[in-house]
Amino acid sequence: MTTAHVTCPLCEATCGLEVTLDANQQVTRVQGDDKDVFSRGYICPKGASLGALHHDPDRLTAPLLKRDGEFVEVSWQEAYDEIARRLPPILEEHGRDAVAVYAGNPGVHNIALTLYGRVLYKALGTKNFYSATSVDQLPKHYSAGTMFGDPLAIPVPDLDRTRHLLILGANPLVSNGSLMTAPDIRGRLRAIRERGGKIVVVDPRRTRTAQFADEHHAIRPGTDALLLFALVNVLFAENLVAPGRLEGHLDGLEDVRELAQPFTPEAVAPRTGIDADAIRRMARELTSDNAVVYGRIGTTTQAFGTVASWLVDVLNVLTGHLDAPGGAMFPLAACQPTGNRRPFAVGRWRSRVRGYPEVVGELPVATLADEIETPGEGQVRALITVSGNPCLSTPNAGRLAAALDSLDFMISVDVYLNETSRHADVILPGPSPLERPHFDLAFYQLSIRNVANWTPATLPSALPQEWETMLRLTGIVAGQGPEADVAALDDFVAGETARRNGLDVAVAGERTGPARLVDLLLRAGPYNVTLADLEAAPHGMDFGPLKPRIPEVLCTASGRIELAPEPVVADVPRLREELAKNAEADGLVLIGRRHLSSNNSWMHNLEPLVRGGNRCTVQVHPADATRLGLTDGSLASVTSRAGKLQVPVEVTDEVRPGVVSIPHGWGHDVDGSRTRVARANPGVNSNLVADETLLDVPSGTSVLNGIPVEVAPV
Ligand SMILES: Nc1nc2c(c(=O)[nH]1)N[C@H]1C(S)=C(S)[C@@H](COP(=O)(O)OP(=O)(O)OC[C@H]3O[C@@H](n4cnc5c(=O)[nH]c(N)nc54)[C@H](O)[C@@H]3O)O[C@H]1N2
Ligand SMILES: Nc1nc2c(c(=O)[nH]1)N[C@H]1C(S)=C(S)[C@@H](COP(=O)(O)OP(=O)(O)OC[C@H]3O[C@@H](n4cnc5c(=O)[nH]c(N)nc54)[C@H](O)[C@@H]3O)O[C@H]1N2
Ligand code: SF4
Ligand SMILES: [Mo]
Repeated sequence: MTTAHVTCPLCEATCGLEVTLDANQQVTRVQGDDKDVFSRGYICPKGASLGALHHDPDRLTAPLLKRDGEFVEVSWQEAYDEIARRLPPILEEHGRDAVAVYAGNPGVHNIALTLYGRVLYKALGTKNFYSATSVDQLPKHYSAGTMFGDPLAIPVPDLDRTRHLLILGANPLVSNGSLMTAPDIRGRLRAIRERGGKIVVVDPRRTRTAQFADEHHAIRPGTDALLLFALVNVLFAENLVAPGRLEGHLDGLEDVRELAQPFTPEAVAPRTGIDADAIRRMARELTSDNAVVYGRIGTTTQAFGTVASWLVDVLNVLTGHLDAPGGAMFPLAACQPTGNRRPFAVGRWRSRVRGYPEVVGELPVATLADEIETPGEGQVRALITVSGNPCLSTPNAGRLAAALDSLDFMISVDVYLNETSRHADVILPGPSPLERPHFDLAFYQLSIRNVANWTPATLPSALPQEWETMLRLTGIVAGQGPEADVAALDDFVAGETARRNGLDVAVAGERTGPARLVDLLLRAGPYNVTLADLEAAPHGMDFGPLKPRIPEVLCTASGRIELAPEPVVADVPRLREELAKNAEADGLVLIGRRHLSSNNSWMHNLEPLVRGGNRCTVQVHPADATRLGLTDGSLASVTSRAGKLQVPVEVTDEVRPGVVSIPHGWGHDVDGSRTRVARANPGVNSNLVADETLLDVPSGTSVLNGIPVEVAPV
């Protein structure tokens, strides 16, 4: 029997887990690591299923190649020979943009894919780069980029010191927190209450977090920007604006005052469904000590995602709570990129068919199908998906799935043969989380305490590490063929990393791969630690609570906080049009939801996570159910401009009237996938009805909450 201490790579909470293995290297137990400096023993059902994931017989153990429509297991040599035969001619004949990339969410939880994926994408040199970010948090990068000059400078609630927390569009008791790395959210929220503080939730659904909170406002989907503007309006009207020490670091305060004028509490009340007195009270409460506003998915994947994301931080500035203990603070990670940050840019190129601007190097995944289907120069003819399942996770998924079959060539770097990878010609699998080292490069930059924890691989892997796979593909797209010297490429990457950080690569000694890069980044980072230090601390290192970082964190041209950045302000007229609309004319809209035992689309193949019956229902308020003739347990059809689906009805007053909710990530009953448990509990794919033409305009992020639908009995 052995035990290993690992950081869970399954969500943003970065919990420390203790994994027990028997003599046959079978995982016999997974529990929270009580000694972890950050999570202190916390674990959720997903973390507990790490063993089930590791032992899942459906997880791929060899590359798959499609021959005459059927996948066969092949050697890595055969897989790369096929890629080298088919991919370079497409690049040569049709140019770099003919090959698109879609990078999915687990890649951000995987240092091999984070650090070496970017090497591949750079070598590929395509403008057609897509990722899960444009169905997720892109508006937050946009607002941070324009306000603070750095799209990665995202302030997070200083949860352990806050006394008043206003949450919009997040359900952290279920999601375990996002753009806010904080293991054991329930414990930390409870502590706010124990300090005499208050939690207010704005959400169209009475979620677990809303039930836990002191106050819940069931907002009409897509109207958060109106509510937030009204809060700003009240702060100015009642002379409550007090940015404190930020005063000397601000531009645009008067512009914000002016912009907020039309958005009085009375004006927004009918659209938001929240009455004017409640809005005034919410605004006044934000002026209390250690108050903070936090918005997540419900405020980003909606029609006014960028304006809402911006206003969240505007409120934190106006109340003096940005960059202050207990407010919204900028983490300083051990691997924080220092110096040489490039100023934020958007629109350096546009998507070919619909002309959407690039944002932080990517185009909206909502337009990927357009780019594949539309003939002409620059048409996408090949696709590489890297840890992504866009056939379940992106809007008008039915259209995208059909488009994938028209590609000349497709590669999926994925651990399952699933709804997306079944369209590929070659699937390249990677090791399980227990067979690779782990370090939360991305999430320590969003952490409510400055911590770091390195996890060595618990078990050896029979499969190549994914950084080697990324470099093999890099060799092929760079014209070096399938035999490229991976070690030499890795040396080059490490050399560049060292050079950019003013280091000699030799300091990292004999290390290779991600370990070497992390060692270099740690040495260049703010805490003067090395990977060896982290290796000697299996329960993590704690660098303390967040500290104020303004002005050092700012990277705007002015060196100040841009409170009214022009590209965001340009979208305010669209919001004024929204304000002018008649609330009475609004029809039913669809929103999503998450469950504790799901992880987007890909963990439904683990039996412990799908026990307990079908969770994939459409929730309908009793008043709407009566009006529409729907009964609990019956089947309903849900129709939008994009598509149609059938789903069991759950009548519940958890959702507000006028709103229906279906979780995403289901719909596993497709031909040709190899996920036996998921196929037996398939659910429906809610993204069949998500409309790919509805976007948050500045960022190009999909509207996944607030989709107009019709619901009828079947
Ligand atoms: N309607 C609606 N749609 C949504 C959302 C919503 O709220 N509503 N949420 C959106 C959000 S926030 C996100 S992040 C996206 C997620 O969208 P995606 O990233 O496209 O989807 P995932 O479900 O995370 O699937 C990840 C894929 O990675 C594979 N995978 C898992 N581990 C590994 C690994 O270690 N290596 C490799 N190579 N592959 C691996 C899985 O098998 C799966 O195929 O979905 C978005 N879609
Ligand atoms: N168990 C579990 N955990 C997860 C995931 C998972 O699939 N399962 N996915 C992970 C990922 S990739 C992400 S990005 C995070 C997301 O983390 P969260 O944002 O906390 O996730 P959600 O539970 O989707 O919460 C979004 C909330 O917004 C509400 N909402 C919908 N529309 C609106 C609106 O217009 N306005 C407002 N104010 N609210 C609205 C929804 O009802 C929902 O409660 O979770 C991560 N953690
Ligand atoms: S909360 Fe997230 S990090 Fe913690 S055990 Fe669950 S899935 Fe893993
Ligand atoms: Mo996400």
